[in-house]
Order: sequence, then structure tokens, then C-alpha cells
Amino acid sequence: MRSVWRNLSLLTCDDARRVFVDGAIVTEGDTITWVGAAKDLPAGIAADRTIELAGRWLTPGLIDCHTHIVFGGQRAAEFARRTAGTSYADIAREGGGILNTVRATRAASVDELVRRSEPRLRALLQEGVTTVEIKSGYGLDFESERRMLLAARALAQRLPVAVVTSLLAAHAAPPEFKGREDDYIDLICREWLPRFAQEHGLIDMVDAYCESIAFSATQCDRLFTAAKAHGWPVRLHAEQISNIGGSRMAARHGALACDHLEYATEDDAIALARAGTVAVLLPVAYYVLADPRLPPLDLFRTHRVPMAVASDANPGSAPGASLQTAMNMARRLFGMTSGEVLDGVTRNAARALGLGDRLGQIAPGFRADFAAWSIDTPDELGYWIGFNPCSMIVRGGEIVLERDA
Ligand code: DI6
Ligand code: FE
Repeated sequence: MRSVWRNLSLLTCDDARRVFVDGAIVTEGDTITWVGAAKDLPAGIAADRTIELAGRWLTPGLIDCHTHIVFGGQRAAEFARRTAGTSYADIAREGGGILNTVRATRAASVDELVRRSEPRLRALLQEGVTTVEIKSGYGLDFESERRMLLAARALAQRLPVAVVTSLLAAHAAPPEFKGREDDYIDLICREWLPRFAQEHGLIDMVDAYCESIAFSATQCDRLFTAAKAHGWPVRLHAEQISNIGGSRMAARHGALACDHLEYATEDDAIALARAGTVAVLLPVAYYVLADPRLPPLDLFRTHRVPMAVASDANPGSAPGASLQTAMNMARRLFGMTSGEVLDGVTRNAARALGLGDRLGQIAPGFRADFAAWSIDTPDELGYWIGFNPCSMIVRGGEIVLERDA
């Protein structure tokens, strides 16, 4: 089916960041075949259908490249303690925090996890998100991690969103391994990875939490070596509340992404740039944890580290599920421009998932995933708070959602 999309303005997010105020797109099935100014549409193009967008702005479908939306329970009581002054790290050391969510997640079946998580995924979809990364990491035993990943895959069957999964078994040491982090990493490497590898298509990449309250760079290094031996790309939560060398280690592994990075240094930025690793910025977690330190945006700019922005949706440091909130916070709290933020939720987010040659740009050969916006100017992306101007979502060349905006 050949479709012509017209009467629209276009932010392509392609390599030249082209903008067409009166633009047009041609798609064949699920793929974009032509993009340009409406006046340049090839004459005599035999379209099966023409879709008129009433002057709306079109961007690539947004990509939320870092979420933890599959989990059981909630942590509102901890939020109350944190707003009263107890730190995130102190609660984690007491056995709360991530381990609190682990208890609720272990108690949930796949169906329950899907039921609890589906509204969160729907909220992201309505904001224009067509691809979302979902991590495990609240199971911390083989079967519970597997249930989380099965729930993530099941969600992709229920809603028109592409799901990319990350195994985050190295999120925290489970209670059974308290103080025996090395043994836990060995177990993941020796037993879990080979078992997951047999279940083709369950895991797309391997992630870890490299932090003083979680795993050391050496432990994450071991995990990455094992993961890569099975052919999985790797990425890392690094330098969120301290700097223990995670991002440099990840860069040595050619990691797709390094996430958080509040405590990254200039050497870290140089290493990430050389490796082509995407810096994934998570302003909602920065805001919720009332972080004392900003990620070094100017160093990332100077050294040309590609930057993405994600929701980090999770029950602890980023409760909720809103990429648009993250986009607003990236502008207000991190001083990113609207263009940097848009790149961060499209082309660079795709790259953070290893999908940069097929997703995140409106360009020939890319998948026809679009979000249409009822806005006057692109500067409105990441401007509104708690108001959603997304009015149509197209996935693989088909309109999958329309809403008043
Ligand atoms: N960093 C985060 O921001 C989340 N995980 C991580 O490694 C927080 C997860 C949580 O608090 O439940
Ligand atoms: Fe996270």
C-alpha cells in the first residue's frame, strides 16, 4: 500500500535535521520511501490513499529509550520519607528502595504484571511514543526476571508500541546474596545468561547498575564480557550518585548507552564520544531525587557525545510514565534546547537502542512511525507540562491512535 501524507509540517530529525513547513511523505507499507517539500512531490505518483493532516506538525514517533515500567506495587511511603529528608541511598541501604519493589514484583504473576503496567505503557503511547525500552531488574531471581521480560513482550502484543527489552538482573544484590555481590554476578554470568540465550528473542540487551549502592565497575565489566560473548549489546546506569568509573568501563565495551551521568567527568565524556556511546539523560530522576549535581551537558556538547532523553519511569526515582515531562525537565533543569531534546527522543534514542538505522528519523528507508502534534511551533515540544498536544500516532505506516488535542 502506497500512502501519501500531506498538508503537514515536518521535523525530519534526519542527518541534516531538515524542516519542511509544507512537507509531504510517501510510505510503502511500513517504510518511508520519500520525504520533502509538498511542491516537490514526484508527479504522477500513484497513491493508494492520501492522508491530509490539516497543517499539523509531524515528528518521528518518539522513543523512550530507558524505562522500568514493568513492576509490582508502588513506593509512595518512601517518597514521603524522602521529601521529609531521608536520602535515596539511605533507604536503599536499609533494604528498601529497589528491594521493596522486588518483594512486590516477585509476588506478581505475568498477567498481574501486564495488568499493572499496561496503563503506564498506554500513557507513553498517547504522548507519541512508538518504541519503548523496558528493563527487568525487580525480580533478581531467574524466574522473576523472566516473568518481567515475558510481561514486557506481552505488552507489545496488547498495544501498538514496539518494545525493546533489557536484562537488568544486576540492578541490586537480591536479599539472598546480601554482601555477596560477586557470587550473584557469577550466577548471572554462568547460569542465567546461557538459559536466557536459549529463549531466543526474550532479551535485546544487557544493562547493569554501576553504583556505590549496587555493583562495582569490575563486577559490571565481568557481566558485560559474558553478555557480549552471547552476542548481546550492553548499556549501563553509571555515575548517578557517585563516580566509580562505570562510564569509562562501558565505553571500553562499546556500550550502546550510558545513563544518568550526573557525576561524569571530562575524561568520561571523551571516552563516551570515542566509543560512540549515547549519554542518556534522565531529568525526572534528577528532579525526584533532588540531585545536588547536574550532568555535565557542556562537556557532552564540547566532545560531541550524542545525547538522548528518557523518562526512566520507575516506582522509586521517577514515578509515573511521561516522556513529555522528561522533555520539559530536560529543557528547564538541564538547559537543553528544544532541538537537542527532540533529537534526544528520536534519532539519538534510536541509537541508544542499536536501532539508529531504522528508527527515529523521517527519512527514506526508515520505519514509518510518526507522531502528529497540534502545535504552532516546534518550540512547543517540551514546553507544555501536564498537557499533551499529541493528536495522532502512526506506526509502521498505519494510524494507530487519534485523540483530541
Ligand atoms: N536508577 C534509577 O534511577 C532506577 N534504577 C536505577 O538503577 C531507580 C529504580 C528504583 O528506585 O526503583
Ligand atoms: Fe533506570
